[in-house]
Amino acid sequence: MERIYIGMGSNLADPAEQLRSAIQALAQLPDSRFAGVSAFYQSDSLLPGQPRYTNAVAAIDSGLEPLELLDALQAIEIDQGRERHERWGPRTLDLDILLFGDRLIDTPRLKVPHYHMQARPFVLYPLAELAPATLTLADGRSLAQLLAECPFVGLERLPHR
Ligand code: A4P
Ligand code: MG
Repeated sequence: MERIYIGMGSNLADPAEQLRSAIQALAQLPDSRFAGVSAFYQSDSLLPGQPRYTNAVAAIDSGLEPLELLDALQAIEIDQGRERHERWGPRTLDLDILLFGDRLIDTPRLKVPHYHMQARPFVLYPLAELAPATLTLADGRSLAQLLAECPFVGLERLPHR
């Protein structure tokens, strides 16, 4: 079993509901144990002209191989995206593999650690609720260092999940 952190994001009209469904689905992954979820955080989209995002990070312990997990996460995205597609338009659930044990993966389909996670407050602050501050990324920087370089700006921690 390896500890895996998954970044979740949605900017549907009811993104919190979308994240709750994703959590239910993650809890049912084969050969895996759900290990926790952060609070939900809201922030403006990085892309202009889009609704605000709700983001969170979940932790699982899993015996799945990285591409097996990616397949499963994409199936969850498609499930929820299709369900919502008729009502809200384009797919708006993002499930990103942030960290997979201490593996460094660089293939066309999968890059871990997830690109840009080092500088995104809506990834780092929820991750810090679940992971130890001493957690070190492949480039040698600790989560504590990354947080120190990434101000808590534009991020709203919601009181309820
Ligand atoms: N892929 C490669 N590495 C990974 C990985 N570690 N985890 C590949 C998951 N997938 C990975 O992803 C495209 C392809 O990336 C996948 O087919 C997979 O093989 P996608 O989810 O279909 O596309 P995407 O999410 O639109 O692209 P991307 O690059 O993940 O988008 P971003 O950079 O995450 O931007 N603002 C706020 N506040 N919060 C957000 O969450 N998200 C975005 C999306 C923009 N602005 C945002 C947020
Ligand atoms: Mg993505």
